[in-house]
Amino acid sequence: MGRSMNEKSAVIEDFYGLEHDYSSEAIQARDAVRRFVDEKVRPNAGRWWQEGVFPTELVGEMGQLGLFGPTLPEKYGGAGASGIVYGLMMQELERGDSGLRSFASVQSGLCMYAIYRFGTEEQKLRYLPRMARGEIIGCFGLTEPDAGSDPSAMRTVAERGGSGYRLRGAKRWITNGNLAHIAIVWAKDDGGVIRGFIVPTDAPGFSARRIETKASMRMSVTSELYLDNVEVGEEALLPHSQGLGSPLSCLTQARFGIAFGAVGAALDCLQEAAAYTKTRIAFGRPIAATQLVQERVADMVSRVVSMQLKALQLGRLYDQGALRYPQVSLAKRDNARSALEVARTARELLGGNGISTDYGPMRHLANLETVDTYEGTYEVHTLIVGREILGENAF
Ligand code: TGC
Ligand code: FAD
Repeated sequence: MGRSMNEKSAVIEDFYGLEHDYSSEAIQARDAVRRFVDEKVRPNAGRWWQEGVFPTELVGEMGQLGLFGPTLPEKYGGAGASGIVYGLMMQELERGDSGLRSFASVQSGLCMYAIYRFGTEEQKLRYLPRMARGEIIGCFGLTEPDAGSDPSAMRTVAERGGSGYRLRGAKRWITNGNLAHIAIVWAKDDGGVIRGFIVPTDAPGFSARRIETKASMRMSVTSELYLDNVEVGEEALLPHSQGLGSPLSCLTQARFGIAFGAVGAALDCLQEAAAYTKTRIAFGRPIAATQLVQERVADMVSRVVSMQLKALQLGRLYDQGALRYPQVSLAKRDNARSALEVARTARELLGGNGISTDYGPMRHLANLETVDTYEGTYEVHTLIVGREILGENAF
């Protein structure tokens, strides 16, 4: 039986017919972000990436689309959306570029969630609605030059002094660092307990230096932060934050979004490669008509379906309130790595054109090297899952 082009594209996109498992609200939100990405991002993505430009002019529209804090209650600027809605929005953003999804992950999953979960009512009302609209941009400073996988080794301190705290230390690899109005800074108090602080980036002693040498995630702004005796009042402390578990619970939110986002990057690569093989002629026929190409396309589809199923089940667990962080670790680990494999195969299928940013796969491939590393490396998530199954801490 013949199929229209649209139906064929739907088969690539959704080989296992998962569309029926999403609510109409989820499909609407997904399609709105998809249109935004198609119209505003896709035509410029290669150039922005090459030039190292983050499109700040799109932040307001991203806010209007509900991309910042979608799961938070309406009184804080959110939409009370489900985890699956949030996930599919991240999927569509990352279809455009991982750097764009990173911006949203940091704003929502890391910064807004930190204030929502560990802040006072006054802090929530002061910051969250404006962050949801994209008027206040946040960054999240956990990693340090000498403490990445093991954030408990951080050296940044928050000493009690005067009517508040004095913060001293450095953070490295901080997404949005040079764009942010506020930084959520994690530091050890006088008792050595990790606490979170909302630090205005114009506070005396605070500075950010953009890292210019990235060969990955080039559309995203990544910075080093310096805290040179930055004085903040008591109102900067997130009073309910207490210990390493606090920043780690924010990471769970963002890692959840990454598990979906990676599906988007992989889908973009798969679709572009599949279309290319049908028009690229070698040895007198489209390369799509060769067995070795079909094998590689089937492998890509297989990976994408596994990623989609993992993400969907993660979303269901989130919505049932039953999600445990090792489950998020497994999905972040596997989906980031699988997306890398799909992007690499797509790159190969495009031949020489595959290395150009006129096409998506090389840009996605380079970005996904970061996605595989940040928010916990592949190895860190392997060890989280190992510990969960075997009951032994092997870090
Ligand atoms: P451990 O003993 O395992 O944990 C300490 C306490 O925290 C709890 N916990 C979590 N809670 C919620 N979510 C999680 N994911 C959690 N992981 C642990 C845990 O239950 C415990 O609670 P309690 O009550 O018993 O005290 O601590 P550990 O020192 O052994 O460390 C564990 C380890 C290695 C897994 C953790 O340090 C880790 O996840 N390391 C990776 C660090 C990381 O992912 N950094 C990311 C920085 S942010 C970033 O990359 C942003 S990129 C954003 C973008 O651009 O998209
Ligand atoms: P390391 O911890 O030094 O790890 C080096 C290698 O050793 C890795 O392969 C790791 O898996 C391996 N390793 C470490 N310990 C073990 C072990 N016990 N067993 C086996 N292998 C091990 N951080 C933030 O706080 N906020 C941000 O916004 C942010 N954005 C980022 C954006 C970008 C573009 C990048 C690249 C990073 C960002 N990060 C951010 C930091 C990121 O989370 C860290 O890079 C990551 O957690 C790894 O830490 P590390 O780079 O110090 O590597």
